[in-house]
Amino acid sequence: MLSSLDPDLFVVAEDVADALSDGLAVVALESTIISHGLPRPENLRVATEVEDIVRSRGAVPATIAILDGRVHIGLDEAALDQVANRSDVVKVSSRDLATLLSRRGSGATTVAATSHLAHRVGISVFATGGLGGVHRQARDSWDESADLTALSVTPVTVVCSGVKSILDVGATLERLETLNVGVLAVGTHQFPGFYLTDSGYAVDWSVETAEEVADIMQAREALRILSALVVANPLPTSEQLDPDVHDRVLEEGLRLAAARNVTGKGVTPFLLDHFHRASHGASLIVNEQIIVRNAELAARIAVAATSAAH
Ligand code: PSU
Ligand code: MN
Repeated sequence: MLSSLDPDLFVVAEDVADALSDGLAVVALESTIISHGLPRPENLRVATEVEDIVRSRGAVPATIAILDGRVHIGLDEAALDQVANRSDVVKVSSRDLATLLSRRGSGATTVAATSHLAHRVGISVFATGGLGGVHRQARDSWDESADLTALSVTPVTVVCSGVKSILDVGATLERLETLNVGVLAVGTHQFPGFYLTDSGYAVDWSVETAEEVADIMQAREALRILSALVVANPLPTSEQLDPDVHDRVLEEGLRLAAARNVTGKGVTPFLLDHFHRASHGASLIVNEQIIVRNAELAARIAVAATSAAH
């Protein structure tokens, strides 16, 4: 897989390349969360913390981003710093990847773009915070994240805390069903609500352990399932955002986004930023916990999946 990569377009970090060729556990991590999902300077600190937790569980972290016209799979300290702090780093979805590379630009990859690139280099487990999905005004705006359609054609396992609670969760779950994306909830049948432990929606399948997920991954491979598997990992209620604060801040954020005509790929970063400001940093602490916990579980799944394959 790695030998087929054009070195003009791909830079694979040495530890990631070694782990992949030895069949060891690797966890892909997205970078939009760093550049557009979290404020500076916490973004760089969280990105580093997430990589550390993956390593501590025996897997190699591969944060994915585009820097100066090349896809980087695995970022060193200097590269992470660039993603976190350079102002010319754009939010890149799958459809933007090729254009950005040929323009020699720099970008942080969304769930859609990161899953595509992870699969391209042979990484099967990926951790993020919350997936994109169907926006609450989608009936009028048609705003539905490309994360959904990307996951319908990309066989990776994505560990997340459900979809962001700024979205229409019910509609997003319907779309995931239509798009053949598998959904497992961890330790519960309730689909998590990102900042909130429970979105209020139930799902069909629940798992308790990383080994169960690895088993399901193996069966999917045998079946040649081509869509993604979403592993929805809820925060414990003791760590969730206060639901009253959540509902108030969300309502205010949606109103502001409409008043300021925020559209397209600006909507999600705008609402997340509003949350971090209006909750006086409370949502930031929760967001950090979400990402760290998902990375930790993703690492355990990657380790279980590689030992199962041996
Ligand atoms: N999860 C987070 N913070 C984020 C995102 C996810 O905790 O910023 C990003 C992901 O990169 C996801 C993107 O793919 O938000 C969705 O953006 P949109 O709704 O524009 O598709
Ligand atoms: Mn959108």
